[in-house]
Amino acid sequence: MNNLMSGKNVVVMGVANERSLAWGITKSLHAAGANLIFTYRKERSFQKLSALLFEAEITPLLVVSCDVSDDASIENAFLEIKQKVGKIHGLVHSVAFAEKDELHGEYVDTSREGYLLAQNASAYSLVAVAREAKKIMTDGGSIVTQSYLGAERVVKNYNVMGVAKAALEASVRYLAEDLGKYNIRVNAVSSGPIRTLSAKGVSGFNDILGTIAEKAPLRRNVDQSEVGDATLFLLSSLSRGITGEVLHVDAGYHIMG
Ligand code: N5H
Repeated sequence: MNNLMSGKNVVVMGVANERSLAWGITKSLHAAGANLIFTYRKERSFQKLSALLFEAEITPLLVVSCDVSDDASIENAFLEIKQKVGKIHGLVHSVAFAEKDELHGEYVDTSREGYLLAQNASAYSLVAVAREAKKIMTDGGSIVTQSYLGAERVVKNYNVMGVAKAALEASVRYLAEDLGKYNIRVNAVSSGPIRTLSAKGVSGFNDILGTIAEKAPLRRNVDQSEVGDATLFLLSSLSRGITGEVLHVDAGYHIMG
């Protein structure tokens, strides 16, 4: 327990189950005394989230529905947050989506529809959400999104998501410039592979984890608690001089040739 976030209102988007990066982030934020607001898209996620919050004895300020690929849904969600909570100090964007069919084989075969869907849900969503969050971050604030090495390098099968994460990381930089004048910082965490719902059904995921354990400087994989603590750092005043950054939480794997 620390008091890094006491009195701070933070919106967390993207808890689907106990393995979600957003759940690791929630635990770190809760331990730091943050007041938490959650958004969900699927009814199933709402039920999971409610059960997790109950078990962890976390009382949220608010839980609202938000489909990040729908502007009206985002506007409604942030209007409700404004009305019920007032201002916010932090936002966690931990959502992404691509069609399963686009996540294997060759990138050259990506369909126009699949490309646009991945960009819409995984990259443009940060821009749309930042625009609404800015309106209620009246004391300044911090926005943190989640990325992956496939944004910078070709990682087998990541394909359309790699290109979406590249757009996401570039958006972090452009948003950091736009929002900096309001003392709002925008950063990303690029975590190593972690077994989440998104990783479900990925063939060869064990091999990917094995490669990291063998080659990363720390000779191991990372977990949700490490992503949670790094995200907490970026949301807290400890990182007040940092914006437009992509912080790798990957046991050092990205430095290896
Ligand atoms: C190189 C890899 C493995 C291959 C690529 C995995 C890409 C995962 C990201 C996307 C977001 C996963 C996704 O959209 C899955 C959906 O098609 C199907 N799943 C769902 O609909 C579930 C139910 C919902 C909850 O999921 C979502 N996203 O809404 C990358 C891995 C080594 C690392 C990794 C897994 C990265 C990442 O971006 O998550």
